[in-house]
Amino acid sequence: MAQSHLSRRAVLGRGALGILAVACGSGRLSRIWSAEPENGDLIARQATPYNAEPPLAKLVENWMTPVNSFFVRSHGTVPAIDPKQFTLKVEGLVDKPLSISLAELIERFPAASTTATLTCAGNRRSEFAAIKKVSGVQWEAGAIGNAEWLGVRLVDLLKHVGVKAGAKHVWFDGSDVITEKNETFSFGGSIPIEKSLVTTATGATLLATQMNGQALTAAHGFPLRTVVPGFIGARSVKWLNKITVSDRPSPNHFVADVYKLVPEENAELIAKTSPIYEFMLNSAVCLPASGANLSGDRVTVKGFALTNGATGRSIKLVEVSADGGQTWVPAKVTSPVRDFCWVLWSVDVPLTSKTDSLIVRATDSSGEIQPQVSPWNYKGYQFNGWHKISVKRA
Ligand SMILES: Nc1nc2c(c(=O)[nH]1)N[C@H]1C(S)=C(S)[C@@H](COP(=O)(O)O)O[C@H]1N2
Ligand SMILES: [Mo]
Repeated sequence: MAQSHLSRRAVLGRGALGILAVACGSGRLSRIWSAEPENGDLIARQATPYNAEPPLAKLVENWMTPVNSFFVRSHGTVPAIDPKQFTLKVEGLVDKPLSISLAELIERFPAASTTATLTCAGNRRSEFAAIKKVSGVQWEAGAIGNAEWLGVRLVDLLKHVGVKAGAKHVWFDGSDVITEKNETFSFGGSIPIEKSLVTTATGATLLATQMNGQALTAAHGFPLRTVVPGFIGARSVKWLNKITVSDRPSPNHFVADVYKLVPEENAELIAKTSPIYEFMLNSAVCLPASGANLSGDRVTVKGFALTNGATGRSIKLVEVSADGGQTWVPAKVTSPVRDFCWVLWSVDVPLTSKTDSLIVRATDSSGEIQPQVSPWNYKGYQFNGWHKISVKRA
């Protein structure tokens, strides 16, 4: 079993616990990595499966988030895939179904890159506790990152296989094994077919092999994943092994049941609610850190903001308040501005003797402004109320 994609340090660092013997759905025993990235930058929110986010200060160091500081969100095992044995299948409403090796995929289709922000629909979930706590990984605001992805465009592959009339959705299946309530299944996602056909100057839905100039790490989906710019992270399926073109959304649990905005666990309601695709307008303060002791009469505040991911939307205004929301100071965008990408911002804010919090809110080019209080949903997705951190006056 090839594990050349894992560095020696990652292998040795995990010791004997690094490799878990797990019975796969097929009954075969395979070696599965409970992959921790090769760095100490992330804060684990769950050990198994491994889910982790960076301290927020890391996010504002670079517009492009280094792999070391990039959150990891996995629902199950991290499969160890031999890239030489790997094949991607393309099936469903296509003229020529295909099974293609990684090498052929890379050779046959032009290389394309896309800079896109990935964010988990559960980012900021822990903040729902102020309204009513929800279960799930208790993310702070770090389940987000921006990267340059390299691979081939999904649209090029679909053109090659020929899409039949009636095709409306594209399904993605991953190779990971997820066990919940004694049931074993794999992770899948799907997107409306128009999304796979959109190619703007700066973004297209990709089948990515690289992230920030290096092969995907095991934790981020080696050897192949989808990257769907502007859509919640769950649609960017890691360890991709099959694409199915269909007239309907994928029946996979993570499309049909999970990632929907519903007020309660009600099967009928869930069945009729459409899956979440796009992000939500959002922003967060990343510096200073929550609880910081601030001296002097001004502080530099930094953070990120992102639109709902629709093509052509941009962030028009980011404002910070040091007096509980009575007055707001506009921030300056300090990063490039591109479709499907966050912006980083910075602002020097005057403090009062009573300042005990810093609050941020963003407005987009359509005039939409972040709500003061995020709408509640029982799965805890898309928290996007004004981000508020507590600070102390030194
Ligand atoms: N196969 C597979 N793909 C997956 C997931 C998963 O658990 N399995 N998690 C999804 C979710 S919910 C998110 S937010 C992103 C996270 O990508 P990252 O771990 O590279 O940051 O991957 C998505 N793709
Ligand atoms: Mo996610």
